[in-house]
Amino acid sequence: MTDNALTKPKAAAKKPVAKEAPAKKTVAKRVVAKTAPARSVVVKRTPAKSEVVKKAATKKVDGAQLVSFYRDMMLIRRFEERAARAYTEALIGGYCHLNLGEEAAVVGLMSALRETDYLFTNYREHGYALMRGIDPNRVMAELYGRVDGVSKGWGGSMHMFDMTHRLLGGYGIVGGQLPLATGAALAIQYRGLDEVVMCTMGDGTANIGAFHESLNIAALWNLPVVFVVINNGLGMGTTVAKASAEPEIYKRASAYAMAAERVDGLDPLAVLDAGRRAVASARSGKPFLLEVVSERLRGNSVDDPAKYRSHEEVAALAKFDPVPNLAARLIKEKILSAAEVHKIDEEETARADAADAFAQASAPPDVSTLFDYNYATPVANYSRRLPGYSLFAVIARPEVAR
Ligand SMILES: Cc1ncc(C[n+]2csc(CCOP(=O)(O)OP(=O)(O)O)c2C)c(N)n1
Ligand SMILES: [Mg+2]
Repeated sequence: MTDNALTKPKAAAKKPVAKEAPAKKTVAKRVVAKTAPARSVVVKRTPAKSEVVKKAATKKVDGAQLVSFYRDMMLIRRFEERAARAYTEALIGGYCHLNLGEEAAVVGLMSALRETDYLFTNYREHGYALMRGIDPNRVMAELYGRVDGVSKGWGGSMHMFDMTHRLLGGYGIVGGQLPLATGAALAIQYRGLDEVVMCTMGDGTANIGAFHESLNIAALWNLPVVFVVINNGLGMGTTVAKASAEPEIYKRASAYAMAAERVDGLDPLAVLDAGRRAVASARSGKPFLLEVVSERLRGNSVDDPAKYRSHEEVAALAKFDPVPNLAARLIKEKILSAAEVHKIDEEETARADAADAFAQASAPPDVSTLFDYNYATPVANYSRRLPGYSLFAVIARPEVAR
């Protein structure tokens, strides 16, 4: 969907109104959850009435790019499986949301950014951190809450922050990243820089108030920001069809006169193409809403048995799994042999295993550093009390060590 198609309503042909005709009562009809079509992955992949899920252009396929995507997607896949295992073994605490099924979306989007661009994302962030170029060892160590982690062990799975790689956070609060990303885009504009902010979120996040506020102000002020909705069809346990009055989320951009597009998130090349268009638009001062139609192969987080999905539905997802699908494509198009595909799998499995070993060997952070990274600069009256400290004790506030 182009800028024009979304933002410029078709000129309605003026019909002469018969004055004598009695005014019809218009009763607003709501499609209620009961009658909403059950989510079907088949329908979602090939939307009946919509031609807007874009496939990659049929130009000559860039084999090297596809191989590189496969390697990256394999790293994310093996990393996430490792994380899931460590969580099940109670080695990782807290929450842990995986990118399983969204690998093609992650690699395509991250490849559309320059190193100098910024990323804000949500709690489902491991793949994004890896693709921003952060060492897998540091990402895994953060999941384990260890001192060598991206956030020095204090953030965990949902709260990675790395200024060097311009990852300005995973956020655990649904929609929490949107106003911050919008503010970062304002800072870039204010400073006259040629940088872009990408802000990714889930489909459920499009129903949060901050979504409206952020898109509105971004469009009003022409901020260099791309809002990306990864539409995996599910909020925590609710389908988009049941939760969203407009399930084709990219269409919401029209309320903000913003350019938008919907793309097949299982095709990394299509995502890259769309991501580039979106980023180029933002860089020229036109914010963009990109909806990436994807899949979530497992529960919302690793402790979610996903009982709201039938066995048949989960089994049907296998044919949409972007990782084996890309492997099959590489072999079919004779870009790689089966042995070469297998070798990449082995190499990336070894990297994930090495990251796991590294994380396990890393020490927990010292408790005295608990408050060191809360604020950029020391703040007056800011409590550094640890559990068990007296409320009335005078607490020395040592200079924040960095
Ligand atoms: C403000 C807020 N409400 C509720 C939650 C609990 N919660 C965690 S994940 C999630 C689902 C969000 O779905 P979506 O935006 O589609 O992202 P996805 O998890 O599918 O990637 C919810 C409701 C939260 N973290 N923050
Ligand atoms: Mg979702």
